[in-house]
Amino acid sequence: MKTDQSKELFRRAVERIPGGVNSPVRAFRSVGGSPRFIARAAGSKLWDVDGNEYIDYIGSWGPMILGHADPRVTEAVQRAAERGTSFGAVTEREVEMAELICSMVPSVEMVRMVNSGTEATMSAIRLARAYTGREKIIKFEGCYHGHADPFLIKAGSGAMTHGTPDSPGVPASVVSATLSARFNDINSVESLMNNHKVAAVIVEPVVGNMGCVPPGDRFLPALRALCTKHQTVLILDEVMTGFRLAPGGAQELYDIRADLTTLGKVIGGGLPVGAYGGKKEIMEMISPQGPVYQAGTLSGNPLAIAAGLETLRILNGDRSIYADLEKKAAFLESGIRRNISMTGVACAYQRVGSMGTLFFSERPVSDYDTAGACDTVRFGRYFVSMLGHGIYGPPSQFEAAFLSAAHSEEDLSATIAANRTVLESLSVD
Ligand code: HOZ
Repeated sequence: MKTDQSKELFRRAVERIPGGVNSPVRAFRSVGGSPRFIARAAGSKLWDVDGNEYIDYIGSWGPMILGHADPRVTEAVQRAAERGTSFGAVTEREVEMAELICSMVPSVEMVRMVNSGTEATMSAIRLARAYTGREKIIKFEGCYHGHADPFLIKAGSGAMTHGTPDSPGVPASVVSATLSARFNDINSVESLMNNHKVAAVIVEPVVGNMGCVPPGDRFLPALRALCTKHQTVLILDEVMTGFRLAPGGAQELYDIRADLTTLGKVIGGGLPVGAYGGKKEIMEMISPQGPVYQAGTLSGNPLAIAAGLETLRILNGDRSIYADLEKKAAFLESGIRRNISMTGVACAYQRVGSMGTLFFSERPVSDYDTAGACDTVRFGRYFVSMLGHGIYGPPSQFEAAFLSAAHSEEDLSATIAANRTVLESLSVD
């Protein structure tokens, strides 16, 4: 596999961009090797600048649920671009987008569009604080809600990958306002709530940012009940799970209603978008209807909304996409599980719908501690070898992999075959 051009670009990149990347996990630091510079993508495939082809399981970390460069989405963006790329004024599509989101996610009665998941979560926290008149929030160890200050405390994703779960630069006053609970441990939440007045609990209903970690059976309903009891705002961060696990996201799958929901990625169809929405009486506090300030020139940007609206309309109009994704993901899972038992490598494969992770761990991963106990060195070897077989997965043990509607049976069979070869090689190490 040729990598000369990627290496040369990375050499130039590190001179002018911190770490050579605009988002840390892309640097491949925790897995070794140097990043592949992507030239183009279509369907389930990526091609790098050296001409190598990969089956992609990142899908831009979730949003490419229809596959890359879906012609219906790219045409919608092209048509929008011809009419102007940004107005800083209201458009009809934003109304259509808000109506569609509210119809697909029943707990969302009003929604505000922003530009990223980080903007959505930090704005939701401000709103919850204003609504309750309280300051403290609870987040879960290993969950990641973007890079705003209140969330960089035992954070998952790239922060966990690079050994900086508590980032320098976050003021002590902010740190003291964020309380950390253990995912899947309702007692840890209850004891915090009994001892503090808490404005909001924010959680990824299915964690994608310490690898794919599902909620235990009663965890989400118990969390809902505790928040109701303490009049605390429950924020479900569905930036990864929204419109992916079901048309109504994880809330639909687990039959739970959030007070506020944060969204991103999928609703931009791959363009930079986020949103937060929820109960009308809370959302009405946002400026200019209420006093809680939040704004943005590029919020509701015509290109991003065009891409997102087209994506959501396709997903809403053809719900067989979800059954098809489940079938493909189950096929991939059974192949990988077969390989694990044949090779005897200490791994645990975890999946919810079309997101999943192969953990290099002897026991299931259910929280930050069990995730942190994974053999990340072995994961790195696995990642690099899979890449050599043309399979592009997440370059971190603590990120989920994503399937799209564009993955074919051939893609999945090739992935299972590569997984078997690589696990066999690791079993003799
Ligand atoms: N940490 C991000 C996903 N959880 C990765 C963002 C990126 O590198 O694009």
